[in-house]
Amino acid sequence: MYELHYYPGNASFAPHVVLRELGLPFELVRVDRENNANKGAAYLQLNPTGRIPVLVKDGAAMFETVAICMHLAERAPEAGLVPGVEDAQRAKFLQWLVFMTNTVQPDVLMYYYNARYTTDPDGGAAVQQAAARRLEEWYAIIEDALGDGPYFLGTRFTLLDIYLTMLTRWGRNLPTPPASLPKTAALARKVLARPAVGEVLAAEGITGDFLAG
Ligand SMILES: N[C@@H](CCC(=O)N[C@@H](CS)C(=O)NCC(=O)O)C(=O)O
Repeated sequence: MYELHYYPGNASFAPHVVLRELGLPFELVRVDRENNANKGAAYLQLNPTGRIPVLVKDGAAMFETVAICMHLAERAPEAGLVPGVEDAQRAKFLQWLVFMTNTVQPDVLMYYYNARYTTDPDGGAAVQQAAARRLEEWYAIIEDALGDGPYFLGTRFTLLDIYLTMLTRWGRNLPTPPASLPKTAALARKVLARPAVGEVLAAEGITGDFLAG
């Protein structure tokens, strides 16, 4: 039995979707972020970075969202969430997954946690504006890379689609939100229509409203 330490709409969304898509047995543990539980001693034992999510199995804890997702997905290769080493789409998959977690996600963090990225007490707004500019560039690059769909790699649903949907939601407050980009929006709509993803939204108490308008 897996235990996923989550907070609604946080990076835990991706492994939560993976767990439900794969039908793996798990329980959700809501992190009390309102009271900074993720900075408390018990949580730091699981994840010294104090960030969400953490996956626990048989007393062993694992952090870093993409690592958790890959680890889970490779338990059930037949589901195809991660193209195998011999798969012709593996290189493309890895490139875009790492781009999303390594380039886009840090700028999302900079956008939301802007005050952490400057020693200037008045500098947060400028950090946020610069992050927003970069993010719009990154989302446009992803939009250009999407083909006819419905998914990132065509007709097959993979971890890329889960991750991009999460990033699309996170970009909802940008001047040009990624949901305003047609292919990105169509992909997210398709992902949100999946039964497992509907269960995730319901369990976390979040909605697909970021696609409205
Ligand atoms: N690189 C980490 C980043 C995770 C992360 O930043 N999670 C956010 C929520 S989406 C968090 O824990 N924020 C609380 C904090 O940084 O204090 C991952 O991908 O798991």
